Amino acid sequence: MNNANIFANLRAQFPADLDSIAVETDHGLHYSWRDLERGSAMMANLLQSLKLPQGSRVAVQVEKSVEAFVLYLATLRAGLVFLPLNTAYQSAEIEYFITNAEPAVVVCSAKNFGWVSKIAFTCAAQSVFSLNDDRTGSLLERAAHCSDIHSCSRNTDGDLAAILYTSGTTGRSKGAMLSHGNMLSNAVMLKDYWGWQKGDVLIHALPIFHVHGLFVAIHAALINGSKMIWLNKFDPKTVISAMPRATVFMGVPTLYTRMLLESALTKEASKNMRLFIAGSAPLLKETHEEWEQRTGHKILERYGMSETVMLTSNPYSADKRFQNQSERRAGTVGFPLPGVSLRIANEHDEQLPTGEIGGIQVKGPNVFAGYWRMPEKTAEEFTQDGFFRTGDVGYQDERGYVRIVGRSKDLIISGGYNVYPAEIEGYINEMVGVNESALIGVPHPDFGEVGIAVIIAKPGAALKPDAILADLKSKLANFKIPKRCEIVTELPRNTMGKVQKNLLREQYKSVFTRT
Ligand code: MLC
Ligand code: AMP
Repeated sequence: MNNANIFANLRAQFPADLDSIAVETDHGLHYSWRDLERGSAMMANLLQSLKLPQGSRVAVQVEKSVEAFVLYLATLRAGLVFLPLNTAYQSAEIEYFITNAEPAVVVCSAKNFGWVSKIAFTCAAQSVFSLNDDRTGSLLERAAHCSDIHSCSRNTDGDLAAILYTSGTTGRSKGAMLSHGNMLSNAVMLKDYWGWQKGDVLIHALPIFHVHGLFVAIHAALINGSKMIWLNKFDPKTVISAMPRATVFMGVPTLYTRMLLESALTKEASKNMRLFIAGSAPLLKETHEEWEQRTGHKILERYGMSETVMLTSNPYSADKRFQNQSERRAGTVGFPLPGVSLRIANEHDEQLPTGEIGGIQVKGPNVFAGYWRMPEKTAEEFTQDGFFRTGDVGYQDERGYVRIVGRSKDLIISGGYNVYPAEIEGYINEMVGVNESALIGVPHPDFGEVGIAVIIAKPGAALKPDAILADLKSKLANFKIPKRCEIVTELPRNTMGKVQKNLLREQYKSVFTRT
C-alpha cells in the first residue's frame, strides 16, 4: 500500500541530483536537497527518540528560518502533528493554544524560552527546545547527535498531520485538524492546475505559520522539485531584485501593493517571471490592473482557508476548450478547483441559482475533518450532506467564476491576518471605565482592511484612546491592535438592540483612505 505521509510524497519528487540547490537565502546561504533530507532525518530521529504516542503535537513558535521549515518536514516525517503559531502571539494567547492542544513538544525562540517553557511544562509538555533564526538553539544542538538516516513514518490519508488555529467567532480559537490526505491531494492538484514546470523557482517571502506560506508555497515548490529563494522577512526591494532569478511568486495583496510603490517594479525586472499568485484576502481590481500595467503580468487570484487549504483559483493557462473560462478575471477568485464541490446556498443549505448571493459551502478531499476537541462546533459548521460552511458569502457568475462579496462571520482580514472582533471587544470591555465596544473593519491603503474600536465609556469615566491601545498592545499580537480608537456616546442599534456594525463601517469607511 502507498504511504500517504505527505513528506514521503514530497521527498519522492526531490531531484535526482541531491547536491543541487534547494533553498537559497537572502543572507547568501545555500541548502542542497541533501541538506533538507539529512537535516529533516536528524530532527525526525530526535523527535522519535522521545518515544511519543501517535498523534502527539509539536507546537512551534519561532522566527522564520530554513531550519524552522526543516523542522516542519521532520515533524511530518516522524508522523507527528505540526502546530505552528504566529510569532506575534503574546503569553495569554500562547497559554490558550498550549492548554488547548497539549503538545508533547514545544519549540520556541531562545529569547522566549523562560515564559514559554513555564507554560509548556505546566501543561505536561515532555520537551521544550529553542530554535533561533541564526541557526542556534537546543533543537539543533540535540539533533546534531542524531543519525541522518531515517525511514519515514507510514501514514494513511486520514492521519492527522497539522493543526492550524483559526480565531473563533466567540473569541476562542479553534484548531483546524488537517490530515496528510487533505494536504497531499491539494498539492498534487495545484502542481498541475498552476502548470508547475521543470526549472521553476519560487520566491518565498510569506510567514510559515499559516496555510499560504507553510502549505501552499512550500508544498508546491517541493512537489515540483523546485528551488526556493527564501526571505525570512518580506521586503519589496529584495523580492523585486530576486525576480530575474525566479519564476513564481505568492503573496497576500499587501505584498503586491507595497511592491507597486517601488519604482524598480517594471516589465524588465519581472520578465523572467511566469506566475504571480495572490490570495488570503481580497485583491482589489485596481491592484490587479496596476500590476498588469506595470509588469505585463495578470495576477492569478485564488481563495482558500485554514480548514480547507485551496478551494478556487483563476485559470493558469488559456485552455482553448473553455473559451469563456480561460481568463484571469480581476475581482473574482476563479473556479472551484478540480475535486472541490462548491455551492452557493441559502440558509436552509439549498443550492441557489447562478448569480444569486449566498453562503459558500464546499466539500472535497482537501476539506478538514473537524476542530480539535470541539465536536459540537464541528457539527455546526457542516451541513447534513457533508458540505463545510466557509462563512464567506458570494455568488457564481454565468461563466462559473466565484466572486466573494462579504462574510457572514464577523472577521477583519488585515494584511492577510485574521482578526476576530469578538476577541478584541472582550479585552476592551474588561477595561476599567468601558461600558461597551464594537470593533469594525474599514478600508486601509496598506493592509487592505484594519480595525477601529468604537467605545462607549461608563458614566463619569474619562477614557483615553492611547491608553486603551497601549493596554491592548501589552496583551495581544500586534496585528490585532486597532489602528484607531473612537470614544462615542452611543452605538447604532437595530430594533432587537443589536449593534449595527454596517452603519459604523459606513460612518468610518474613509478614515484611512481619504487623501
Ligand atoms: C504588521 N502590522 C500589521 C500587520 N502586520 N497591522 C495590521 N495587519 C497586519 N497584517 C503592524 C505591526 O503591528 C506593527 O505596528 C507594524 O505593522 C510593523 O510591523 P512589522 O512586523 O514590521 O510589519 P511588516 O513586516 O511590514 O508586516 C506586514 C506584512 C505581514 C504584510 C508583511 O503582515 C505579513 O507577512 N502578512 C502576511 C500574512 C499571511 O501570510 N497570511 C496568510 C494566511 S493563510 P506597530 O504599531 O507595533 O509598529 C489564509 C488562507 C489563504 O488566509 O487563503 O491563504
Ligand atoms: P484563514 O482562516 O486565515 O485561513 O482565512 C481564510 C479566509 O480568508 C477565508 O475564509 C476568506 O474569508 C479569506 N480569503 C482567502 N482568500 C481570499 C481571496 N482571494 N479573496 C477574499 N477573501 C479571501
